[in-house]
Amino acid sequence: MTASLDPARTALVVIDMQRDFLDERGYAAQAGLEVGRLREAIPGVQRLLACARAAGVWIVHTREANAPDLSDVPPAFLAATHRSGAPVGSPGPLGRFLIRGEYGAGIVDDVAPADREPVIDKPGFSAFEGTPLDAMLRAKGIQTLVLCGITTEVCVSSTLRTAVDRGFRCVTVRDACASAYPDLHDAALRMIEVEGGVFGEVADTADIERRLSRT
Ligand code: C5J
Repeated sequence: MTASLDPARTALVVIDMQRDFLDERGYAAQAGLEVGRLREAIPGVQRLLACARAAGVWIVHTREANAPDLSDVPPAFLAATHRSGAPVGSPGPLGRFLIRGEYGAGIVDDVAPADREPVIDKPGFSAFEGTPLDAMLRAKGIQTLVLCGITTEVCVSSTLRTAVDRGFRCVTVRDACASAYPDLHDAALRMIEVEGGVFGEVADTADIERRLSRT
């Protein structure tokens, strides 16, 4: 049986559930990603939000959102988005792709942050890079992160790896993450548990519900 989660020492980190990834008019669709596959994370994230809120777990949401002058976009990502046909900062029906303050950079209504749940704009892939996330977690005495959101192989994986390096225990939730590429979703999750679980644990939403309700 897996260990219970201490709500006072656990944070739910909801990564990049934004219109730019989850709406057919956003960045991901323009870049050729299958948005329907990314949307598969929504029901799991909704369940995690519900059980975390009920258990009093601290919740933080992230957005991949860059400065309007593009000064903080990682150059390799900027170049990649030009190759994929959806350059960061270029105009789309939801506003400029992946730019802070634009409608497309906002979180979809299905998993909207509640009042008092912080929302962190991150310029890169890891939610720790160029953000106050680490300081916020330490100020709250958080030791365990439950990670969900999109995409499994990019921002969830980058955030997870940084978190592990920084000493956090991590649980990544299989059915509350998604990728446009099912093989990469599976591979990213398999990598977590190599060598006895170097990047922590993989769990299902139902496991998290059970473990939080036991506390
Ligand atoms: C990407 C993300 N794939 N949130 N962002 O560019 O994974």
